Amino acid sequence: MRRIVQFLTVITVISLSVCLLWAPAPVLAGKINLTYANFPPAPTFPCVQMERWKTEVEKRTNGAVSVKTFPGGTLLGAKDMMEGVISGVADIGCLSMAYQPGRFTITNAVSLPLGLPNAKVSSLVLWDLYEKYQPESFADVKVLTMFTTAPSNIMSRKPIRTMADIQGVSLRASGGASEILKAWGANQVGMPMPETPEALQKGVVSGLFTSLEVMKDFKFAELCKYVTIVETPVYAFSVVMNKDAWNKLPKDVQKVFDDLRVEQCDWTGTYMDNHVVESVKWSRDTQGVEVITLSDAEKTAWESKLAPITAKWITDMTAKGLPAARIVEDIKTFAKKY
Ligand code: DTR
Repeated sequence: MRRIVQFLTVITVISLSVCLLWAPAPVLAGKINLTYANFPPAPTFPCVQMERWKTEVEKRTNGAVSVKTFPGGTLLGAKDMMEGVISGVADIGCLSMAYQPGRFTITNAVSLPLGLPNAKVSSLVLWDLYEKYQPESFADVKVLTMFTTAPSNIMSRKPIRTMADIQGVSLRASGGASEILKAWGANQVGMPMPETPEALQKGVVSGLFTSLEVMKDFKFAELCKYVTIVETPVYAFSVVMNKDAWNKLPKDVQKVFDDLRVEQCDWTGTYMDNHVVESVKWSRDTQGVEVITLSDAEKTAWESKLAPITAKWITDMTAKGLPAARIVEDIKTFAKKY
């Protein structure tokens, strides 16, 4: 009899300990498996932020949520991302809003040449903009976070030191950045980032216009031996979740996701800014890349081509019924906050 009592006591103590150990876990429901699609290759920054988010979610839900990531377009490609998430091909997807400029008009306004200084500030500004305007384009999904690249610069096979040098040069860009290239006289070629390495190899384009971390992550520095510093604009991204999948999540898991929204903007912006510095150093030190700074006179000439872009955007979008001037003012005001 004593033996049985002892045995039962031990079992009770073990059970209680297990319960106590699990007590802080926010999720007591069964295992939740989520898929997360991304379009560029695994080492690039949209996928690095995806892995960080996965790690944090799995940690903060004590493993109750498991996220299976699909980098490199293995589940959804760049242009199918939004539809794929809405229809449930993936539970979560990361999309570059520049690839569908007409669809994400308000959030893509951060890609106007407004002098946003770095990825951290512009990611937080983008989030503020989303929160304030709650654009209709996201009505069918749950938004998990947003972020931007660092400001764009020109990467090219031939040096571009003056406005004359860029005339007619085929450079790849998307969204708002395309308008800027056109204003400077380049031959703008649009395509998603994953198609760019082949286009550069084959000579379809002789350079590109985006943030400089790609010099290292896509090894563009092996082909593009020149970088011209212009520091505008940023490209906007969002991470969206299927509405049904979101609604099915327990409240405590939803809270974990919500708590990560702004934190993830900040983390990704900071990672991006640091990674650009690292990439430029690598490009210079190991690939012999020359970083060109425009002369003051050139800078003035290049900048003078940009102001009409924002003015035209305001006119066009006002005509479409958007509070366009207000949006531009908000971007500038939000930026001052950070
Ligand atoms: N929308 C992007 C911006 C971009 C910058 N770096 C990367 C890396 C991987 C994918 C996209 C991007 C562009 O197409 O330029």
